[in-house]
Amino acid sequence: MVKLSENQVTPEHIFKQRRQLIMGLGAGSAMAFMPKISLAEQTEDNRKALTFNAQADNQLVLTPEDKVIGYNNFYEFGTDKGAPAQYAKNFKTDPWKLEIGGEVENQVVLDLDDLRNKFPLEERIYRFRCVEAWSMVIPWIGFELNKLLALVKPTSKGKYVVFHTLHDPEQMPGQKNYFFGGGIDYPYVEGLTIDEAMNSLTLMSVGLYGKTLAPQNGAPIRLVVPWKYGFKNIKSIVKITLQEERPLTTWHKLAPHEYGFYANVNPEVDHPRWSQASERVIGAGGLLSIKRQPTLMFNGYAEQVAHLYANLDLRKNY
Ligand SMILES: Nc1nc2c(c(=O)[nH]1)N[C@H]1C(S)=C(S)[C@@H](COP(=O)(O)O)O[C@H]1N2
Ligand SMILES: [Mo]
Repeated sequence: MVKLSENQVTPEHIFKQRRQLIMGLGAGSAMAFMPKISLAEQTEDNRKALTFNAQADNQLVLTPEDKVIGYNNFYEFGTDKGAPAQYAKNFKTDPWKLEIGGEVENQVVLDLDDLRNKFPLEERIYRFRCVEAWSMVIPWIGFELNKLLALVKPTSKGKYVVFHTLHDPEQMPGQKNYFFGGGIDYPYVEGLTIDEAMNSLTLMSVGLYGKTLAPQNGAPIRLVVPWKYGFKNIKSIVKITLQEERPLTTWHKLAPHEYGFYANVNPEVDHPRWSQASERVIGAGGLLSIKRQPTLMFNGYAEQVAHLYANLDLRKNY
């Protein structure tokens, strides 16, 4: 095994070594079988170890965990990138209820145990691209949204899937103070077409880096749609509604000419105030290195999702 000096032993190194170890054990056995891994320790930040099916290594370089949990957008806890980690520290995420209703055959209310029991967890290493032109690579843990939809059975009128974040001004200072919360009309709402929601890339995430989500990342459950800009990835979800009409989503409502409903990552369609052709890679290199890379069409997931937009003018439907 490669020896690391003490100052090189970051959580990333440990995570990657463990991954390699586990993958190594799996070699020779059927590759279709992904080993279950369970990380025993519990960290001081109260994130709990999860049991999940690990994704085989891919070519993406993971963003350091401290950046993923320390550089956040979660306006309910302030608009600075460091504010959510600070102000969401004591955010209460257990007990939690997730309600799914509207145009479905089986309306359900699930708590965290129900979610754990019904949906086996898997790891997905995805590129993540914010509309503000920065990016990360994050090892999410969760389950496909289509599994949840299979449980509730959308009716033929269930054409859009709408997500709502918790509304709790006592816990969320950004919901109490208009300026602290960036002028958003809470609760935060996002939406997908039913076809986008059914796509196998679309994830309900409950963890990252082997552990439950930190509050600042949207604990206990949030959406991950890797081919769309970050703001579609709504956090701390309490309600999902299926409906016939397209919803008025938070950022689109705030500034419709800047943020569309689709918000697909597209290097050819600029934001009115900046280019979307490239992105700043968060956490890569040392303090002084600012690495940029070209942005990929649909954030690199065109093969899996371009067909969803075959009949749309992507300049108009941004
Ligand atoms: N409820 C809620 N969800 C949200 C946001 C928010 O302010 N409130 N910010 C969005 C934006 S703009 C981004 S880039 C991602 C950031 O996710 P991360 O902090 O886990 O990287 O969350 C999205 N989900
Ligand atoms: Mo974002």
